[in-house]
Amino acid sequence: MPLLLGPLAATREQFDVLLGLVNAVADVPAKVTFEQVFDTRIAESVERKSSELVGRSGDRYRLQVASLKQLLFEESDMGSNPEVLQSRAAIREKILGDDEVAAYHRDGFLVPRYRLSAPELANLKAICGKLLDDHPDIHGVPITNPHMPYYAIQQLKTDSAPWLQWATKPELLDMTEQLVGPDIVMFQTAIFHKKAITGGRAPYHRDGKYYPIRPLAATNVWIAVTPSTIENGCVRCIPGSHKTTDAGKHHWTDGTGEELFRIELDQSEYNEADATPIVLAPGQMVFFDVMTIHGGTPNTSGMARTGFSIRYYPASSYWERVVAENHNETSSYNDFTNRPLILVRGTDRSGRNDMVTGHPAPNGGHVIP
Ligand SMILES: O=C(O)CCC(=O)C(=O)O
Repeated sequence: MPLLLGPLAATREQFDVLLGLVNAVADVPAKVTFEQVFDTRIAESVERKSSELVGRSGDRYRLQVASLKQLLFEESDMGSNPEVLQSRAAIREKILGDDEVAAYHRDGFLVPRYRLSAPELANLKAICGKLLDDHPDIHGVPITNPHMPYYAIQQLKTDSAPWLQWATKPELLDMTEQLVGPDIVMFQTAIFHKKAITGGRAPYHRDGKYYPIRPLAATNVWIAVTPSTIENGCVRCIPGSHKTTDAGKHHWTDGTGEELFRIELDQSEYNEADATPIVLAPGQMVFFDVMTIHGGTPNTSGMARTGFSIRYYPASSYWERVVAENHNETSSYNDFTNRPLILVRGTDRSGRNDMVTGHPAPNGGHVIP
């Protein structure tokens, strides 16, 4: 059995992916004991996934098994273990420069210098393309939570594994850590697709209007899968608009236009002319704050526009499921009450995040309290 942990701990990439997997693939509570690992389905799932990863990033980093054990499987607080803290600090490379972090906090959004490699982009393109091809019935709205197909209201026909690998990609988590801190909960993945010629506008809004995260804090990384241009309706962000605690008055659009979703910030709350178009080449990405006003024009070009977004919040905050009940009406493809949360890095600092609801139930379906 130590065989399981040995290879798993061999690289930084595996270490980070494992954190996500332990919380996501197992039909057991997020925190399991070390012994449980060996007699539940989690061992199989994790081992299967890890064998796909072994060797991918060489042997740059070897976390001590004892530290990994504590970090993943025991109840103790990782933050109190200096050995683990040192190990983690040693493996973190700072991807974002100080100038980039400062720009993010100043403007509420950032296009980092970092971008995906060609093979990574090819992988993302392939899985997004397949998802879109497999769901011709879903159009005009985001395809939400492909990493949790059993849960997603849209009944997606997909395998969660590749999406989870993206959502726990170490470089994305490293940058997220620089923006929101070391303890990170992942709460949503989505594909935002604007068809050529008919792709609808994205009404301007603040995500903070509807996410039941308390205290409210989160970041969204939106990765360009295709070119994202003025013509095909790139995301637009209003600089500095995140510097408020009031999400502003929103209303429902009448749904008669081609729109990516129906919630919209009242026009008295912003000036569209202030928005910066975020033009991205495939493989580039934009991070934006949960309070940043963003939206975009329709796609009038002959080229489709696709983005893959992943949302994270600092685990010093928590997901307020009671409030979430009042937020479900925001869309038909979102269920905020039972939204599965995945601790993808660090520890649940707030101690109030429910990482069980929405995850797979032992007898099928997903856990509903
Ligand atoms: O893809 C778009 O154009 C809009 C994206 C968006 O609204 C979001 O990621 O919250």
